[in-house]
Amino acid sequence: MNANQLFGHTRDAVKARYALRTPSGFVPSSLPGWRGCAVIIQISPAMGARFCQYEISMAKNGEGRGRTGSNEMVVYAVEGQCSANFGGKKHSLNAGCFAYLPPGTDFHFDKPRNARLLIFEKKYEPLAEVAAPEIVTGRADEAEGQPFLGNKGARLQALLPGDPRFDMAVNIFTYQPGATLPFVETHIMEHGLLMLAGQGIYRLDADWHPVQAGDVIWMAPYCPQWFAAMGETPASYIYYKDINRAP
Ligand code: UGY
Ligand code: MN
Repeated sequence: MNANQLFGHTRDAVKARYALRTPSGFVPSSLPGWRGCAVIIQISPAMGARFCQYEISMAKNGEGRGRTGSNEMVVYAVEGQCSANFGGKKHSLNAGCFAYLPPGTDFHFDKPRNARLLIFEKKYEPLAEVAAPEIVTGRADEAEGQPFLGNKGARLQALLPGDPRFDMAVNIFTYQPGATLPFVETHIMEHGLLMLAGQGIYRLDADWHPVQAGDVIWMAPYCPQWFAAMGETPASYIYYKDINRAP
């Protein structure tokens, strides 16, 4: 037992406008449809969010079967690999691969090899006269990185198309050591975030928190936010954002 545990310290903070959750506080639960899997519901409406972010660690014979229904999902393989069946096709999901599953999609994930999946899920909001989105699959390392607001040290990769069919974005932000979000953002869009690599300081509302790979952050709409990358290696995070719909 380390000193933090011995004296009841934690970096976890769950507040009305944001939450920081660290792996040391994660407690697995079970989720219907996912057999032989440890599920961490990292962010959910129980916290005040309007979407869910969860992580699934699949044991050797684990599998996940279901239908998105009126929801949509982005599944991102953080580690390992598994097979997947959706849209009437077989897919192989290796670390760094992702899939967007629109409403009404049957899915089956199985044959895992140390697979750890990150899932963002929310109710899809249709838009009159705009077609529903289709399945999108890809690899994060094939998504072109753009300097964020001209800042070469902060590179943004969008995994999904940004057209009005899509009401959510999932992006990967990579910061060179010392790079920052160029200003303190305050916006209507909500975020769910997983730190993939490195470390830094996240300003959330009026507080500053040290964060590192494995940490999870929820930012409510209008939560002031800012990040500075620290350490000797780049910091990166994958995050969800609601887009393209009227408030
Ligand atoms: O897309 C965004 O709003 C992004 N710049 N926010 C963030 O990284 N906290
Ligand atoms: Mn933001």
